[in-house]
Amino acid sequence: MLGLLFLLGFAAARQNTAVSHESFYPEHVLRVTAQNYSLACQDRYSVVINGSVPGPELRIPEGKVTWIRVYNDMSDANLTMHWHGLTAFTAPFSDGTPAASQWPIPPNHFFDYEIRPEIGYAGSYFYHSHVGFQAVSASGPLIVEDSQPLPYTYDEERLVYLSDFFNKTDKTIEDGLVADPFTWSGETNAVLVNGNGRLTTDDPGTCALASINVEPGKTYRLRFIASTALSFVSLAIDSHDVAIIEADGHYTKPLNTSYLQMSSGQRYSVLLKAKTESELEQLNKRHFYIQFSTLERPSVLTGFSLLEYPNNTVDARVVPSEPPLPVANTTNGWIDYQLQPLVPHEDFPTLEEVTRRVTIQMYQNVSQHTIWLQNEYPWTEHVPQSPYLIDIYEGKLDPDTSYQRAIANGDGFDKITKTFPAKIGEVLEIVWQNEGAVSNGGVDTHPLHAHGRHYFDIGGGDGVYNATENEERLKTAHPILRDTTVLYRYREKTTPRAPSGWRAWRLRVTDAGVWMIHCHVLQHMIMGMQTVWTFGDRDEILTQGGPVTGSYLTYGGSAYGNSTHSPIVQHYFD
Ligand SMILES: *[C@@H]1O[C@H](CO)[C@@H](O)[C@H](O)[C@H]1NC(C)=O
Ligand SMILES: *[C@@H]1O[C@H](CO)[C@@H](O)[C@H](O)[C@H]1NC(C)=O
Ligand SMILES: *[C@@H]1O[C@H](CO)[C@@H](O)[C@H](O)[C@H]1NC(C)=O
Ligand SMILES: *[C@@H]1O[C@H](CO)[C@@H](O)[C@H](O)[C@H]1NC(C)=O
Ligand SMILES: *[C@@H]1O[C@H](CO)[C@@H](O)[C@H](O)[C@H]1NC(C)=O
Ligand SMILES: *[C@@H]1O[C@H](CO)[C@@H](O)[C@H](O)[C@H]1NC(C)=O
Ligand SMILES: *[C@@H]1O[C@H](CO)[C@@H](O)[C@H](O)[C@H]1NC(C)=O
Ligand SMILES: *[C@@H]1O[C@H](CO)[C@@H](O)[C@H](O)[C@H]1NC(C)=O
Ligand SMILES: *[C@@H]1O[C@H](CO)[C@@H](O)[C@H](O)[C@H]1NC(C)=O
Ligand SMILES: *[C@@H]1O[C@H](CO)[C@@H](O)[C@H](O)[C@H]1NC(C)=O
Ligand SMILES: [Cu+2]
Repeated sequence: MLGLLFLLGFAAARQNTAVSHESFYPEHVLRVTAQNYSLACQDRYSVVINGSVPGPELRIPEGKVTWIRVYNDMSDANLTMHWHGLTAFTAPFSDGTPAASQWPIPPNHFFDYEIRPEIGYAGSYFYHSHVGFQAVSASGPLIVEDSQPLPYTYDEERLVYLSDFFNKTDKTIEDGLVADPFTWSGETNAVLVNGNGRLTTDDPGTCALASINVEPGKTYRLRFIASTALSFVSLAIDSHDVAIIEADGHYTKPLNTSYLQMSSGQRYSVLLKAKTESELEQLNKRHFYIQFSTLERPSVLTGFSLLEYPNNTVDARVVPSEPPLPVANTTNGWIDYQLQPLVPHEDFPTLEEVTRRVTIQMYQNVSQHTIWLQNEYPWTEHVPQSPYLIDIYEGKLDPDTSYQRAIANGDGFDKITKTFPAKIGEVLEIVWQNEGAVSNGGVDTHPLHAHGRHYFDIGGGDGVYNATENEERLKTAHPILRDTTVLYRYREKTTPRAPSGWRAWRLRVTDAGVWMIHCHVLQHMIMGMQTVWTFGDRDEILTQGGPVTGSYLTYGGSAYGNSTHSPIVQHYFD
């Protein structure tokens, strides 16, 4: 099995021919501007996609190539676009990570991204900028459509897209987070659903809540996408239970639940059976609040949107004076070891197959600057001088030398390149170990998101990871593939460096490339909570990527189009 996957990795190598995009029509076009934009009835200078927050919904086919042209119409800021959850299925420079896999798109330039989601990855995703704090507003839904018959039947689908509103600008927030003294962004001012929401101070309301319209008796697939900057939310729909059928782009066995708990970066599809006309008459209601509360923050923000049936007369500007549902608390380990893949995964790596365990200690370091460390180092997009993938192409970075250093270092981290290198064929167990801050003991909750192929989530717990104990729990579990799972904190404070929760993953190293793994809280990213992994040696990365012309290797090179020049683009998949 290992050998087979190994070969598959190489079978992905492509001709990679250079094409002039002079008369090329990409399937989708996105235009990104920075402008004053009104959210929650507040004007804020924001980076927006096609003039809206969220950006337009993109639907792309599973198993086929899609080209997406992204224009940076800003005059003073770089941009990238990341296809959250689809990394391993993008062409080599198409993952949209500025210091890892590509030079950012300079002001007034555009870039053609090439994506081909593999069969088995149909589901709910989103796209967002990976530069600074831009993704607070520069993001939008990305749906990978099934090429196979749907495993579940439903009448229609609805989107529930969550994002945060902060009244400070991106620049103020970014500057504050790296300043001495450190200045926090402040808490989210509003959690938005499909771009709609309001401040808690907006009462009586001037700003309408989001409305999800349903018809009696029908079955809906609700796609919940958490594109929040910070907020970890608990959500429930008054009088409606749902069944989870998809997590992060993979169908699951149905799991009934009365609430969802979602961190930044996660997606779930659920089936919702709408009330029948007679049930509505019995309940004497034609609208139901969708209630959400933020978790693990110093203050709880509770917000609403509406599930509306035809002929509802309640004004969407009115919020209930008292929350109709109990205000939720965190469920540590929510649905861990419970949610199962719809079709069993034959290739789940057993403990015996694991060739290396990498434990990453994560804690906050409070000194002049407040930063997040992974094995004593922070990483931000400003760490490398040039993107790692470019350096590998140019022969300036040798992943094999980094690998030797990382192994010699004992913890899997190469302090010179600030990367976690791995070899093709390794079976990794990655353990994220939460610890109390230096020097105040504070602990936080982190949604950990991996680029690259989705990993098997093998659970989480309090204290320190114990493989023997977890193996017992896995005996009755059926681990699922995910790209974002939560490292819980279990408590607000402990002693500095004391373990306070872990999350563990298993993955086979098959796809050569440069992949990021990071906390998806945008503030934490800016404070250093990111890691970069190189998979494979230089030959393997170049073989998988194919021959590349110089067009990608310089900032603003000819792979980047502008008003006078069409880009020269490598066609990787076709
Ligand atoms: C975004 O806007 C551009 C130009 O305004 C338009 O051509 C394109 O179709 C829009 N994209 C989507 C996905 O709606
Ligand atoms: C945005 O609004 C602010 C405050 O109202 C104003 O000072 C600024 O000029 C506006 N910027 C743009 C680009 O319209
Ligand atoms: C854009 O990225 C380039 C290359 O990393 C960098 O030199 C430049 O300072 C960036 N520009 C801005 C406005 O951040
Ligand atoms: C931003 O929100 C904070 C509450 O988080 C409030 O104190 C402040 O006045 C707001 N600022 C503006 C300009 O609205
Ligand atoms: C899930 O909910 C559905 C609809 O209410 C019900 O028919 C089914 O029995 C439930 N499944 C489980 C395992 O509880
Ligand atoms: C909604 O109201 C319209 C007009 O009053 C009426 O014709 C229709 O039957 C109502 N629909 C339902 C589902 O009650
Ligand atoms: C959440 O915790 C608080 C404080 O412990 C408690 O009062 C409240 O009832 C809890 N809420 C729920 C829904 O369990
Ligand atoms: C962590 O904080 C301590 C002081 O609390 C400081 O001496 C040390 O340099 C900091 N470490 C890093 C990597 O910033
Ligand atoms: C791990 O758990 C097993 C079984 O409970 C126990 O025997 C062992 O001592 C634990 N290992 C560590 C390092 O705590
Ligand atoms: C447009 O792109 C071409 C080719 O990469 C480059 O020579 C030219 O300087 C660019 N123009 C601007 C205004 O950046
Ligand atoms: Cu975090």
